[in-house]
Amino acid sequence: MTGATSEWLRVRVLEANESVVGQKLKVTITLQPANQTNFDLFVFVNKGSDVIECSDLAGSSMETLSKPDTVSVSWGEGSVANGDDDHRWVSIEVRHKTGECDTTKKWTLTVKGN
Ligand SMILES: [Ca+2]
Ligand SMILES: [Ca+2]
Repeated sequence: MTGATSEWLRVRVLEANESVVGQKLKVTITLQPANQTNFDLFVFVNKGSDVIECSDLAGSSMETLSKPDTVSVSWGEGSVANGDDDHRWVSIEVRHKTGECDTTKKWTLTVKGN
């Protein structure tokens, strides 16, 4: 995804592993700002239940000007499967930090599962 202003985004992470051996779900979110811009990254996940979360912060990154911000969050079962779907909504806030909001200077957000 790309954008040029502060923005809220939402991603659905699905558990697709039915093995009896447990595996945590993990999502890594990277925000690459354009040159000479600074946005920060805030990630919200309700690890306990499958609801849309917007206040319980699971991770954040506030690097300085032009540096990429990265947040990794994991949840779900331990070494033994829990026999339940650990699908979750991940709410992502891209927050403008400093400088002007120049619509020609776009940030790029990448979301990667496990
Ligand atoms: Ca930043
Ligand atoms: Ca599970």
